[in-house]
Amino acid sequence: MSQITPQSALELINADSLLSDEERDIRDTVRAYVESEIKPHIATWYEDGELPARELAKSFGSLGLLGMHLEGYGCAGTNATSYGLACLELEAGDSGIRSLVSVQGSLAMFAIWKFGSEEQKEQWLPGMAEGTTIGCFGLTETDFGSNPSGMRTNAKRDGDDWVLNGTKMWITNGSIADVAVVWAQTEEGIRGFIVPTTTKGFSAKTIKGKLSLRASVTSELVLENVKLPQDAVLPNVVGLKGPMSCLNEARFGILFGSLGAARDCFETAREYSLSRIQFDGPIANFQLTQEKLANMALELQKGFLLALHLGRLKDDGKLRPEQISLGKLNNVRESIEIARTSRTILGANGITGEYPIMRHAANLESVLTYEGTSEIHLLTIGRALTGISAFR
Ligand code: TGC
Ligand code: FAD
Repeated sequence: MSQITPQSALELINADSLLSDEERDIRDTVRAYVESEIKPHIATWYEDGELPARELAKSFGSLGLLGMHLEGYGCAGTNATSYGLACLELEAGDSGIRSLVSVQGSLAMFAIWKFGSEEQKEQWLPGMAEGTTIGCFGLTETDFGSNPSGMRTNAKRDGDDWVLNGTKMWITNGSIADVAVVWAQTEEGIRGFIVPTTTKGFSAKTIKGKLSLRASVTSELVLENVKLPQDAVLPNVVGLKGPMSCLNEARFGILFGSLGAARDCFETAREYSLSRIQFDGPIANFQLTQEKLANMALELQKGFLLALHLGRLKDDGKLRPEQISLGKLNNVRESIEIARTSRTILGANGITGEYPIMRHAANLESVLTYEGTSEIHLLTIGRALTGISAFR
């Protein structure tokens, strides 16, 4: 029997054959960038809880990764599957790095691209695509996480202006952003506002002491009588479906992305198992180790096939929110399991920062919670199956 020596679980099913030349090229470019520019530094950034986000954003802009599946305004205009593959490679570096790109492209840029006026798009999107302008997306509040419909941040008309008051919590890129897309209650319902972060009354404070997603800036936004002109409002949407539509985009990136973190854990564990000697041989000799590797490879491949299927549906314009929930729920859940199992293969070494596994495992806890917790996605699937909403 011929010996197969796959370096990656995905090579077992020859996943490459399912991608177009362009998709493979994009994937390979991002993978090479992550290997040379992210992996050598990420452990230090993580330990320090600091990263050169502005420089990274510019590099991502040059690579065409910011708002990459959007058309026009300096965006690359790739298909959605390519965006997913890029997220996977970025998250093989670190979930925080993928977060930077997700929030910029899928949340802040997408909100403006989808619901903004022509003038708003012309003003903001080219700089955001270049990475010279950083955006954040303020939906969550301290008392309204899973239930954003209850948000207290409000916007009131004052003559021709708007006045915003409230606080937003857990906002990725908040204190490094040049522009914040802020969702607020108005007389007509929830609306989105484009808030330049230099506006009087706006402030952002970095949240310290995180033990997960340390290579990512997370902040509290405070809006105190922030006065904005009439044209700061996103004109083309009213209601929760505005922010939820943006979440569909970012959740799609995560359902690919999380598999990158899992793949990096798996590859680290596979390699380690071949070199670590116990009982006079490599621990890969043990059937129990092989069972772990085989099960992880299986879940990685199933997760990838699911992601790719959902990517193809999205590219055909047929992807539904409950399908995104299914993908995000499954792939993040399985990725956490893969990280935990990989950690066991490394024994004590698995808990150190010398290897990436514990960092990925800690990051994936945030990934399981943000962009809809696993419970919220279970309930979304439950609602699709029964027609009954069990959120309340
Ligand atoms: P519900 O009554 O279900 O819906 C209200 C309106 O919203 C519409 N809608 C959607 N539209 C598009 N896509 C979706 N996925 C949608 N889900 C709901 C819906 O059709 C309705 O529209 P209309 O016109 O009829 O009014 O709303 P609900 O209040 O019962 O809420 C339930 C639920 C589950 C939808 C929602 O609250 C939820 O998903 N909660 C989770 C919140 C969340 O995911 N927050 C994420 C914040 S951003 C973030 O985490 C960034 S992390 C970034 C990173 O670093 O990567
Ligand atoms: P809660 O909503 O309080 O949930 C607590 C628990 O209760 C969870 O297990 C939840 O599933 C469960 N629960 C809640 N409701 C139900 C229900 N109906 N049925 C069953 N169980 C339920 N938000 C932004 O707007 N922008 C960002 O950029 C952003 N970045 C983030 C970055 C990080 C690192 C983190 C950790 C969060 C970020 N978030 C951001 C916030 C994130 O979206 C919220 O944390 C998430 O939506 C959950 O809200 P919560 O933390 O308030 O938990």
